Amino acid sequence: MTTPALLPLSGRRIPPLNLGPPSFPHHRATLRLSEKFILLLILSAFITLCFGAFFFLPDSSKHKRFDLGLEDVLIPHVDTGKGAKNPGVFLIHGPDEHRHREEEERLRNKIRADHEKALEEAKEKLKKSREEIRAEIQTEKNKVAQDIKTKEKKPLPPVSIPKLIGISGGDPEDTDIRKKRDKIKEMMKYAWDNYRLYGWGHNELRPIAKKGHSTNIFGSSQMGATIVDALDTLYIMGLHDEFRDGQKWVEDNLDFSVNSEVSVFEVNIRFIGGLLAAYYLSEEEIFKVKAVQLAEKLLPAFNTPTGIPWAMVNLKSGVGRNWGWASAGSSILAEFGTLHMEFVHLSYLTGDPVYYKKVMHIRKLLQKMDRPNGLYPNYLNPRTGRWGQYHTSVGGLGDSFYEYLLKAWLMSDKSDHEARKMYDDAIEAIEKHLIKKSRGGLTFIGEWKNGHLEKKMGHLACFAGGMFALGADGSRDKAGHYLELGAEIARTCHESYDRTALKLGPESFKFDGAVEAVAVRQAEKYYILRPEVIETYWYLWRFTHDPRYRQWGWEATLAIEKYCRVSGGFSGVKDVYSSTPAHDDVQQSFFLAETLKYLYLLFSSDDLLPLDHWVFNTEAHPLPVLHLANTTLSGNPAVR
Ligand code: DMJ
Repeated sequence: MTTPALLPLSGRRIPPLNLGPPSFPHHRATLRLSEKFILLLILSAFITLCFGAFFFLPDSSKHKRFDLGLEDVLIPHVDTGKGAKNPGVFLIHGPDEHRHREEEERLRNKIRADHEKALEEAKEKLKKSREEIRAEIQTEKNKVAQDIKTKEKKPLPPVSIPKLIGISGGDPEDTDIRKKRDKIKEMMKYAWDNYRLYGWGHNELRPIAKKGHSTNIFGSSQMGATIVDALDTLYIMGLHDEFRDGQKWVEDNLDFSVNSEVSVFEVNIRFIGGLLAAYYLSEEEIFKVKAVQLAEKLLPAFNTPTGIPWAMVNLKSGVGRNWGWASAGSSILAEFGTLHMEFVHLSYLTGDPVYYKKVMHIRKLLQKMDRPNGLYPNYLNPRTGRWGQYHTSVGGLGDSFYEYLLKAWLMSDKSDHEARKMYDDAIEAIEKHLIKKSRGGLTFIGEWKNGHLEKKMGHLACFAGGMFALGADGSRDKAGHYLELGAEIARTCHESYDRTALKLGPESFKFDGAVEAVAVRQAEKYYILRPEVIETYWYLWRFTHDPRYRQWGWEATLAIEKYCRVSGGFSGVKDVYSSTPAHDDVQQSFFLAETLKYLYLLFSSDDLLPLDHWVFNTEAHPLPVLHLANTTLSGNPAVR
């Protein structure tokens, strides 16, 4: 052992002691003196240490050791007796004391035995060869994998599926309309076949490079986003072979135990929504099972101080985080506010209220918060529960939150009055502060930024025309007004298409002096096969049967066919004002899920997916209305 006195103190070196014959007596005397001093110092330090240890080390008798199998936990004794003067201080006397000693002795012996056993096992292991150990590990791994599979195959509780009305057919009587509908079906087949050929299993397709494509919203693994998103469109179009092909892929390949960070919102609306819709339409159990497996993987995203979920979650580790660009790490209104429909269906189908509770918690939290001018800001910090920047939008970052308030009411068979009230209040504030008329008489929805209205409307906000029309019935005596407002938004969005060279709409457009419904910045001139304008045409068609909506829908179909069809599918374009457009070489999954589905429905009769029986999620996946008044949340008949 090294003597402490020989160790350097504070980095300063102590010269070695000179033990040789004395040459300078005075110097020797000095040395002896410092020697004594150092020894004295060591002694006093040692005494202090012992003294301190005696008084300050925890008294082991005040701790009880609980063997929990995997780990031992130290829990302080607590006197819970009624007469305890000082709760928290442990006092035992008489026969109790004896019983406790015995108990402690028993525990000590058990710990000793456990340790010995572990040591024995370790010794045994060491005797084994590397190969033997490897084989044992493999067996263990297989067992875990088998357990997971068994769990996955475990049937979910039987739940009666609501009566499904209008899941096929919709053949229009008019020959011209039928031809148009057939054309749209052909476009769907072209998009699907090319994806099947060049991008199968990838999330999306590059239709010019003819290979798979993905973005960070889907994480790093191939989750077949296009397949899952397209299933219900294939089904309603009667493309049954293609549907079965997709189903087979889901059965064999769709795996969520991957180390991949995905967007909670996107995965919810495209995958969970897509799987649930495929389940309801086809009644194939596999889709329900996969939807529930995936939902379980999303749940850790809700582990935040407020219960407002993170934007992204790692499917394997459950670690969540937010986008760096979102107002100092905030969660986004349109993301955490667009889970309700799918999560209520998950609780309905599984009988597990966990999903329902998560979304209701979000709602309750939002209800308690102050809203500047009655508007919901787009950003909310999940750590503090406070709003981020005061930006409000009915387009990107806000859009589907409002949509889901209305649809929560619709899918509850109009019994969720709380959701309807939140929707009505929100829409009133939006109309007051965000909706304006341009000089040329076009109604537009601007964006609120820190008390200032930006006169810019995004393509995404064009969905609101359909939302206003859908919410007209049941509004506070203003049904006519909202239907009219929906029609005005549809007209504005049609203008944004009509004022371009390609007759396709830009990503966003301005209302600034002479500029009306036109994109100004180069970065806003692209069209990525988005559905919102066509979605609005379809809702307006269903509610008014005004032929202009079919006419506008057909204009868009022809433009997509002419400018977006390429040799390996359909692609977005970079500039809708250029008559020779460059392609972005991406076939978005929502093109198959939404754009082509809404077009097909626009040219179908109203008995296909009637709106009083079906509610479309924000990715156009139809989910049936739940008549919860007659059933419990788990889908079984209510006991009265
Ligand atoms: C879709 O994924 C959904 O409609 C979503 O709500 C917003 N936008 C895209 C399509 O544009």
